[in-house]
Order: sequence, then C-alpha cells, then structure tokens
Amino acid sequence: MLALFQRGYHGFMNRIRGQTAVITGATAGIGEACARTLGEAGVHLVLIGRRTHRLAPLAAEIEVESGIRVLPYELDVRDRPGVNHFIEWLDDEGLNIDILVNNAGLARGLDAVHDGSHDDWDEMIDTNIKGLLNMTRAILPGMIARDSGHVVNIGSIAGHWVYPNGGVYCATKYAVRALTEGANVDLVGTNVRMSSVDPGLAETEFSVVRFRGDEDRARGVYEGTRPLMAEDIADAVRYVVNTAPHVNVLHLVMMPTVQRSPYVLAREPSGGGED
Ligand code: NDP
Ligand code: 8X3
Repeated sequence: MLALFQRGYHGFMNRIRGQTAVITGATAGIGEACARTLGEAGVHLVLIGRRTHRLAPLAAEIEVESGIRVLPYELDVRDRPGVNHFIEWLDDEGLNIDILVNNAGLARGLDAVHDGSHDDWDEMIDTNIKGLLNMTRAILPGMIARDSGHVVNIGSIAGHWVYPNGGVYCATKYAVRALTEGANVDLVGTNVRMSSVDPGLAETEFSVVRFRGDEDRARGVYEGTRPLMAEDIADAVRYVVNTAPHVNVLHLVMMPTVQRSPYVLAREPSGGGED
C-alpha cells in the first residue's frame, strides 16, 4: 500500500519525497534544474549561490509550484568561515540534510598550461575543488552521525579525458572524481553514499562564464550540435539519489548523442563553432 503512494512521479518509486537537499550553484544551469527537478519530486530545498537576485525569486517560484519548503541562502562556497556559519544556520533552522548536490563550479579561459592565468587557476581550483571540499567537510559528519545521506558531485567528462587548453579545468574535475572515490572508500561500512554525475557538452551559462561574457564565442561551442540540457543532468541526479539504499552509483558519465568523447562530436556543417 505504501509503495502505491510512493509511485509519485513518472511511475517510478519515489524514495526521496520529504527529504531535504542542499544544492550549490542553484542560481543557473544544472543547479537550477536540479532544484526544479528535486522540488518536483517533493524534496525540500536549500538553494545556494552568490546572486541573491536570482536565488530568492527561484526559491519562491519552486515553493509555490511544488508545495515544498525552499530556502535561499547566499554563500560563496570558497568562503570557509561562511560555510561554517551556514552549518550553524542549518542547526538553528532544525534542518538535517539528506542530499548534498555539489554543483557550484566553473571554467575560466581555454589556455595552455604554459600560458594560463594564475587568477583563473585560483578561481577554478578554489571553487571546483576546495569549495566542494568545504561543503562536503561541513555536511558529511551529520550524515555519518545519522548513518544516512547522499552526496552527489557534479564532475565532468573533463574528469575522464583531458583536452587541449583545458588542463587546469580538467585537473579540477579529475580531482572531483578522485575525491568521490576517496570519500567512498572512507565511508565504507556506513549507509552514506557518494556519487558523481559527469556530463559532457551541456548548454548552460558555463561557456559565457568561461569566456567572460563573450556570448558569440560561447554560442559557437554549441552551434550545429544538440547538446545536453541542464534538465537532462538533473534527471540523472534524481535517478542517482532515488536508487534503493543498498545501491551506490560511483560515476554516471553522460554525453549528448552527438558527442562520444571530448574529441568526437558530430557538428552540422553550418556550425562553424569551437570543438
Ligand atoms: P552555470 O554557469 O550555468 O552555473 C554555475 C553555477 O555555479 C551558478 O549558479 C553560480 O552561481 C554557481 N557558482 C559558481 N561559483 C560559485 C561559488 N564560488 N559559490 C557558489 N556558487 C557558485 O554552469 P553549469 O550549470 O553548466 O555548471 C554547473 C556545474 O556543472 C559546474 O561544476 C560545471 O563544471 C559542471 N559541468 C558543466 C558542464 C557544461 O557543459 N555546462 C559539463 C560538465 C560539468 P553564482 O554565480 O550565483 O554564485
Ligand atoms: C564541461 C564540459 O567538455 O567543456 O565540464 O569540459 S567540457
């Protein structure tokens, strides 16, 4: 009978309804799509990002649409004291976190290692590696104490293959992959799970950020292709966190059908964008 009630969305067993998720980088792209998708599945949400002018309306919209509790929280994941303060705030709110989606991340530039910018490297390493670690270090102990919880790291195919001029970004995503594997080894014997979802080409604000607002160059990345959309990746995140408690997905690598590796991409001849 209970199972009948739980078959809420798309005919699948809904094991996550009523849980609470923290999603970093929820103001755009994949994080925003995860917020909408998990909200639709009945998961209460704490949405993190720096652009509060996006965060607050999004939280209000999802709360109205999904009837769940959605709290916006302004935070830069690189700010370690800020992350610790966030954990105190969660305690004050009486919130136990069941799901952490470590999504906040970015690429800056496309440069060979021998002429990359130190500032770009710092921003990528501090956000993609240290920011993810800050959040994980702060939230995992509570999950371990409750012997329950799931951390999903948004990695990338750039954590499985390197590509020219992407060395430092790729290094950060190889680090995400290594940390996912390392933490899993540390978590053995607990019921706490950690997974990575590792997408390929996905059309979001990622390339606009990478090329510092150069919209034409960013558009060229996707021109003549049918890339993943943020919602496709959110579907994968929902699948991963909704698996039965005895199942732990380690890495879920996904690409659009037009892409079979970072180097193998079918582009319509009229495209003319970047590889
Ligand atoms: P977007 O640029 O669309 O979104 C990035 C999000 O990260 C924004 O919400 C931004 O919010 C947030 N963010 C960035 N830095 C910080 C920070 N220091 N603290 C808190 N939030 C931060 O890109 P995507 O949605 O594409 O990227 C999301 C993740 O997916 C990244 O980790 C990226 O590496 C990964 N990825 C992307 C792919 C793609 O092709 N698009 C493919 C594979 C992986 P705000 O600026 O408001 O803080
Ligand atoms: C983003 C995808 O291929 O630009 O992680 O590295 S890619």
